[in-house]
Amino acid sequence: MVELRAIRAERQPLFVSVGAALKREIAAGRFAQADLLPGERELSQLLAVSRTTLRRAIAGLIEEGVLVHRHGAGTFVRRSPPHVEQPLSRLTSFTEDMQLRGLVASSKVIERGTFLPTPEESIMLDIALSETVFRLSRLRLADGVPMAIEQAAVPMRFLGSAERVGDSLYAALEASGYRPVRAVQRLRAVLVGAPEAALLEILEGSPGLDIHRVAYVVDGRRVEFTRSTYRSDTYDFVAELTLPPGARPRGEGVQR
Ligand code: 16G
Repeated sequence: MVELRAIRAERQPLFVSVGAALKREIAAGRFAQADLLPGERELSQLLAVSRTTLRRAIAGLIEEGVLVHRHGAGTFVRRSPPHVEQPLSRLTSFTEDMQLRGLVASSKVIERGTFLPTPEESIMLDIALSETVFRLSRLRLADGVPMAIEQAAVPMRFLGSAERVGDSLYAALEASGYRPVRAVQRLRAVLVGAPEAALLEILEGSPGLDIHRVAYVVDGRRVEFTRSTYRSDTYDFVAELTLPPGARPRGEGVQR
């Protein structure tokens, strides 16, 4: 692996050249199979540099977002995240959205259980502070890449039992006869804070989308209030806009 040896450019610290050499190798697909970087000892031997220099080079690439360190697992090449275009007019679940795109949806549960609602949940769901809600906070992933953090709250009366909720919240609501049929969603641009950024594997302060969804069942009752933080580099929310027929210019389509 002679080509991996960093050639020191003039007046450039060695760790910068090592970082650049590593980047070239990553771009050429060298570690693509497992996305995992070899161990420190092996890599410093391959590159013929000290471990200290290697560590500085790797730290620089983590900062740049080229590599990502997972505690206890090692240093990985950051896979380019799947890019999803999501129409704003369709009321679908995360699991369905990913399936439609041929991506595998998965989740890591952050919090799950039955609780009394927070004042915000009680207002958004239009329920009393004494009514139990099922709360589910998850990191949502597509093909193993973190896409969003979602915290959903659903009044327990729509679920019957918390055990009913498996991988998909909407599948559980469908099974209990309360699948949402309408939702109001508010999107806001935010800078992602440190705890969320760590979960989403992005840099602190990266742009993100803060989304609030209130969903309704057929009879108009509120069934779900979900707050989410979406990575803005993986999701495009697309809205179709139309001019009402009465407001269309006369003689539309007629060439003058
Ligand atoms: C979507 C919804 C979220 C809903 C979830 C259910 C947005 C912004 N949010 O992610 O409100 O709770 O789907 O997904 O679209 P699930 O059925 O896969 O659990």
